[in-house]
Amino acid sequence: MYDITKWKHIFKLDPAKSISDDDLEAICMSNTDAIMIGGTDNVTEDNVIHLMSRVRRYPLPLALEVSNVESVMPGFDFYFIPTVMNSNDTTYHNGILLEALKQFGHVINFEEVIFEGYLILNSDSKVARKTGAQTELNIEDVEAYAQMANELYHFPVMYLEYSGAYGDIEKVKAVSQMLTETQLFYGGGISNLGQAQEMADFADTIIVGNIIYTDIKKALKTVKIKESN
Ligand code: 1GP
Repeated sequence: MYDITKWKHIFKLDPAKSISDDDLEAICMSNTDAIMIGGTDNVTEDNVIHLMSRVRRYPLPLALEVSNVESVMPGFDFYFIPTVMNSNDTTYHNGILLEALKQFGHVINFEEVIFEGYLILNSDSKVARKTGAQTELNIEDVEAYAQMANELYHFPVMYLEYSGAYGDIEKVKAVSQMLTETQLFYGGGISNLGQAQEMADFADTIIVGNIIYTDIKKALKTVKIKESN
């Protein structure tokens, strides 16, 4: 079984976006630690199964980040379940999860399930709008959320989500200093190796998404953080 605590770098593929076979091969053979499939809009059973079967040709861990119940299916190594800590809408805390457990609770292998405490910090992102996240948080706020994740909820993972924008390194640093057990994921706006390295200095794991679709060469270079960490 794979050990997610050793993952330094993840490429996140959006099932609603298209990627050529060549680019997909380059991503999967890049020495990244894992592929995560996930997105905010238009994530369907069809596009998830299609992308899953294409990635499965390659020998690396594959995770689904669940955004709706309809697109969950067997065949992944891990299922990451986000709970949005700074949303005012309980749908995104445990509402979707409740529906999922009612339907699939009896067949879930919980060893494959990773509960992620999400903190969404980019007010302009689709995910912030969709989940009604309260993104105006200062250092004290993010530290308190980190303590909540680490000491109270005991989340295996806390995910600082800046989706589409490069984040505030001071907040990432502050959160990283509060987490002793919980693994810190950082995702958002990483578009070159320097940014990847800066975030990887504090986050345990960085997630690289959008740049895959806009500049594949720069995306591939971000994996080099693994050589220095
Ligand atoms: C999105 O955190 C990931 O969920 C990665 O963000 O697409 O901005 O790289 P980007």
